[in-house]
Amino acid sequence: MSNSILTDVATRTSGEVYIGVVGSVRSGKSTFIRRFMETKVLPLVTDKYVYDKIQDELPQSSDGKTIMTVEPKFIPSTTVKITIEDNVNFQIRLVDCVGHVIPSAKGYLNEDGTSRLVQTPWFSEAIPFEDAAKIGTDKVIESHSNIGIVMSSDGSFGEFTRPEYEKVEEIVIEELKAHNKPFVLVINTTKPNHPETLELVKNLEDKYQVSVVALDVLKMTEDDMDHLLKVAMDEFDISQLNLEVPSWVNNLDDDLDYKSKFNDLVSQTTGNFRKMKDAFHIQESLKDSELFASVNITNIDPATGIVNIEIECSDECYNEVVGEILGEKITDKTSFINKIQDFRKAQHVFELVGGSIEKVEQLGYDIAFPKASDIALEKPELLKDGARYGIKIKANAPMIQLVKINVSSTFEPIIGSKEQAEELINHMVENYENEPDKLWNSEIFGRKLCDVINDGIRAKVNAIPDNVLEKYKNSIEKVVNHGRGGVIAIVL
Ligand SMILES: Nc1nc2c(ncn2[C@@H]2O[C@H](COP(=O)(O)OP(=O)(O)OP(=O)(O)O)[C@@H](O)[C@H]2O)c(=O)[nH]1
Ligand SMILES: [Mg+2]
Repeated sequence: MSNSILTDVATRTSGEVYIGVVGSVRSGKSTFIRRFMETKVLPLVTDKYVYDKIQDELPQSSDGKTIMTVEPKFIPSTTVKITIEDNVNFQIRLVDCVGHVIPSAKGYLNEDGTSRLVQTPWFSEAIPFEDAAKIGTDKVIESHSNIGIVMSSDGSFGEFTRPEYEKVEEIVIEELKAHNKPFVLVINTTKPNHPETLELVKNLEDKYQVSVVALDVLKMTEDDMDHLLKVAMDEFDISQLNLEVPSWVNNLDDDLDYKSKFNDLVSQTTGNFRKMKDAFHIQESLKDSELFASVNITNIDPATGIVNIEIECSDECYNEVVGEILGEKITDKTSFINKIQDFRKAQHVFELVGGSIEKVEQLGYDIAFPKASDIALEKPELLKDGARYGIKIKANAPMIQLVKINVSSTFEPIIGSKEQAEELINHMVENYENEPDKLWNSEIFGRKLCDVINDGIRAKVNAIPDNVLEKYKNSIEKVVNHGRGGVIAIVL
């Protein structure tokens, strides 16, 4: 007997395999639990006393229209520790719930037509049968199980029709969906492999968007149970989705087009699909994108909920991303080398002042500190201080000062008549308010306004004589080396 699926279930549920069996009355819930315990659990129980106790506690099932299980039952009543291969230890318990009522069933009403009162572990007084079904289902799914089995039937055995089971099934599925716990709908049938049944299963999967398994519960084999557990495991949420992408993708800045498309696709896909059974949907959704060359699932581990997906990207994608980073499409090796060399020069400047740029933007001023390699050490000298001697070690460091200044430029063309000037100014003001870019790129006397203004600014800056800049530099040097905060008047 293979216990690998049970091992997975035990690992995923942290050693507490609690299965709540809910659904309509007379659908085969007790039969399911009895068979499951006899086939899957009891053979693992080595203690004779415990074995006999569990056997005594197995639920009863009965034929006919009369409801058999009238109060919820935990089987076994006390948790039982089971050890299977690889020293996997777990506790297992199934809960047999009071079924939701099919109106034509018998046993939920007293002779006078009032609701039969039943005992539950949750209230000291007995409560009406229908309440016990509803409250019991909620309590069992919420607090006493980590896997739910909803039992229903196609009406192929017993006294009730498929429409009668279906009405109840709709209510129970709705209730379970509200709990956000993994569950599977089991259609109990005498003909699980009949095309009609397979068709019903497919329709129900579409209708409820949950996993549906057709089983002949009375005759179900260990393989059937393993399959059911496997389907249930697929209903668990993915605990960790590892997308193994090339490391260059991981290192891309989020504002790059490729990375932002990548991030959007991943969050959209993982938002839509979050269960283990969705792993292949995730793969398909990622495969459909042009961002990747191949998308392969390398591992799905039901025991831990970890899914690994390996993604490869094409060289074309890589080249496009490199082009986006460099600011132009790279078509050949020469242009790539030229661009990279430009960047090397820019890198040098960035190393000198890059760290200061942000502060200059904010405060208008900063000093870029030199690299250690740029600090020049002078030859150590002997120092005489009265009768005593010391040494002097001097170093010079080139410091770059960055100052942000506002340079204004004015353009004052003469247009002609008052009307002509007014017409132009109205047009420009409208652009200024609504489409500043349009104004900036508009032409006056055959030249773009932005060029005219830029030329004005450049002319002002170029007009500063070199000797003034030299004096400015010398003055700042004095302030830094000797000034210690003292005020220095600069006379130009
Ligand atoms: N032929 C056939 N009969 C089944 C199957 N499953 C259950 N039955 C019969 O259906 C009847 C009801 O089964 P139970 O297990 O008592 O159903 P239940 O859901 O526990 O019913 P309540 O406790 O009354 O709500 C019993 O006679 C079972 O033998 C099945 O797969 N095939
Ligand atoms: Mg029962």
